[in-house]
Amino acid sequence: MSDEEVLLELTSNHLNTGLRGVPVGTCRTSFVTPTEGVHYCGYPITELATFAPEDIVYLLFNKELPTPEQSKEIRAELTARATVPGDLESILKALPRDGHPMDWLSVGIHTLGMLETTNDWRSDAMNLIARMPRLMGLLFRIREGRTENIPADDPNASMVDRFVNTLDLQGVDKAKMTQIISTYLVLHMDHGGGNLSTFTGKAIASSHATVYSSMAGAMNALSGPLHGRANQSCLEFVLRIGTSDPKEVEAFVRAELEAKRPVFGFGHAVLRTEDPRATVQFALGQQVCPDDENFKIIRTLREVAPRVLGENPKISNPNANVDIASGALLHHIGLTDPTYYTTFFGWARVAGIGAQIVDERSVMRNGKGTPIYRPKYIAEQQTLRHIE
Ligand code: HAX
Repeated sequence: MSDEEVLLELTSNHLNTGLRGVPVGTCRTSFVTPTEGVHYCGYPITELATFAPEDIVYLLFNKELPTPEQSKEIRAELTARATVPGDLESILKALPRDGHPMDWLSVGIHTLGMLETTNDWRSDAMNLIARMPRLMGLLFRIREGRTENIPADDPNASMVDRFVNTLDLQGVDKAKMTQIISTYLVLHMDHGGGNLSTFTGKAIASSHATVYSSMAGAMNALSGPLHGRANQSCLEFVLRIGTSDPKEVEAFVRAELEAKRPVFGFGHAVLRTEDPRATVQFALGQQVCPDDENFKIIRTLREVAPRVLGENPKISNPNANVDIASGALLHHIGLTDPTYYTTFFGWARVAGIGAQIVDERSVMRNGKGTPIYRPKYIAEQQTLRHIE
């Protein structure tokens, strides 16, 4: 191996650190830089934020933006795959209502797999993407007990409109809901290869488990409070603040730090500026709901928190992250229960994780695919003594 090929000298300091920073593979769909955040197939996310989710699905699977013709083709493909081939509703109706929505999402994905699996990586990934809007709509309705008069799915509608139509919330601005959820999906579809849910999904798929089993496992990883569930915690945090007065917000932030609690929505493991996905959502909020109470709170937080966090030199990035604004926007359009928010993250990620699974299973190593994951664990000294 040449010097250039040595990516990292492994030492015992790398052990028991959750593979932090250890290179394990290459990613064809996205990468994250400290200043511009996530890029999908080379495009910085800010250039993609206004695209339709269907076009970004095309990008992640084909590594190029679609032409107008290809854009029509991906929509037609998703339409053709949209219909759920069996009785998903009965399964969801049997689930405990007080189970977490992420557990419902995982069971829902498993159920879709039991209703139909083709065992072709791409077909299964695309079928799942096409069926997610209906699953998401049913998940909300059935948990809320709104099981009567569920509108029929319209496979010709856009992915987001299919969710909005199935959900069929009364007294909400459906056009605004579509706009906010579309942007949310595009911003959350992918985030490099090593985040826990993506890594988990690819690891499970490396055993040749199905796309559905792999994705259900990925969703279980995403459900943790240190990963996707941070967006739920973020809005809960904003609701606790309850005021947009800068002085009171600053006092609240300082009290949280004093109590050794995180200031949610700020900080990042990789980024060293405000996450561009947060910047996009702030601009969207300014356009669609500048006077919303929660939006006003996060606008004040954005001014106050980086200054206060910046006083601690240990904090590498005191700026806003992606989770600061998404909850306030979802709340504004009538999705007021934060326990559901990670399901939107999961819905979006099905596209990126699906594309990465297809790449690892059918493209890497000249089409042979990545072998089954098998990192090495070293026996602890104590265990060795016992064997002796
Ligand atoms: N509030 C309080 N303390 C913070 C902080 C914040 N917003 N950001 C960093 N810190 C602390 C860390 O806990 C760490 O403390 P210790 O040395 O005592 O462990 C120290 O500052 C240095 O941290 P860091 O190197 O700057 O950042 P990390 O990579 O360790 O952590 C986190 C990144 C996102 C986990 C962190 O910034 C945090 O807890 N933020 C608040 C929670 C949050 O918003 N999570 C969503 C993240 C967005 C995301 O990636 N979603 O998927």
